[in-house]
Amino acid sequence: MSRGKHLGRLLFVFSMIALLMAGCEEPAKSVLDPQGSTGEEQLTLIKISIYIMAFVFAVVMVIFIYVLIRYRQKPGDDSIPEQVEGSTKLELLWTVIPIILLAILAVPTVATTFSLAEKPSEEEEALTVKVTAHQYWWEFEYEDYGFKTAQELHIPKDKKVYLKLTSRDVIHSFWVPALGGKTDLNPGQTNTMTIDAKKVGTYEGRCAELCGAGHALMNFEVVVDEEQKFDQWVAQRQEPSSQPQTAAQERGEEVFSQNCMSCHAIDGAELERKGNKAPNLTGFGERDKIAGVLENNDENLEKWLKHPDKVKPGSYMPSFDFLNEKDMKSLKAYLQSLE
Ligand code: HEC
Ligand SMILES: [Cu+2]
Repeated sequence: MSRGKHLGRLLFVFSMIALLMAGCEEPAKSVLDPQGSTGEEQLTLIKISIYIMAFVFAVVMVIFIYVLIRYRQKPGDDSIPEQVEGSTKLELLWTVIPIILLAILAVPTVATTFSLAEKPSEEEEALTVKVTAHQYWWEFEYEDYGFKTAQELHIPKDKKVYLKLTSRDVIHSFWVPALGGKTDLNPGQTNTMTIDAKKVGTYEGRCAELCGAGHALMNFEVVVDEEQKFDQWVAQRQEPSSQPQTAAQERGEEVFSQNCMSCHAIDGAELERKGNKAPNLTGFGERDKIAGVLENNDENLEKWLKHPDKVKPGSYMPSFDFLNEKDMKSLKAYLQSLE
């Protein structure tokens, strides 16, 4: 094959790699722009490994190109170069260098991994949240305050949040690109991780472990508020209002208790009895999203209730396409009135 063809192929491979890397831009953007100290520490680790890899790549490329040019076949020269085999010096060199590089990588990685899993000290007054992953939704239990919620993790700004991560079914993985991750949630086991956020805002979270058909849509939000606003949210969650105000909402409550109560709880007292089969719907009217993926509005709510599996493949919520128009309307009015 001619040298031109080789070069063409090489260029093709490089452009494909560039293309692939460009495709990673979306999630990478926020990993590379961390909004909390956990994210920052993890970015430092990413940088260490990128620098080491870049260094290795550069050294290998220089040697590679040097050898290509220096030992290429010259016109009219059919001789075979001297064949070398088993150079102790070289063998040692390319065994020891990677060991050193791996050690440089391993020490901070292991140290950071363990320190991020540690429980914050008493003085830091961390907020503890138990996170339980389910196919395909997230449950957040505020142990200090005695309530549970789903799909939205609310945390105060500048405060350590100690997460106790577990799963009800299969292995999931907790990942909020801007704040930190990825930590596995394993059934029958609790992993821990501490995160914090330095800026008010809403950050997207994902499940980062293929857990079934709905995996790609197992999204959640981390809502970071000023401490005072967070406290208000906590007070509202502790004293939720679920009393129907209108006739439609009243009918909606009836429809709900006939069709939905076997899985969903609406206020604290019923929680444990339900065995957490489905998201707690207390304060549902205030959520940004339905099931973590749809904008929370009337139209989408109906779409979800009629065919959850069309929104999220494999969802364990049954279809309620058999409710008549009036009941559906009342049910929506009731759900949206929950604060
Ligand atoms: C067999 C149990 C079951 C029944 C019955 C059930 N659901 Fe669900 N529901 C679920 C599960 C499981 C999810 C989580 C689905 C997911 O995100 O994968 C869910 C999710 C939801 C959500 C989205 C929750 C969120 O946090 O965004 C709403 C709203 C909802 N259900 C309303 C209802 C209503 C209203 C009824 C009655 C008409 C009902 N469900 C009946 C199991 C059930
Ligand atoms: Cu998952």
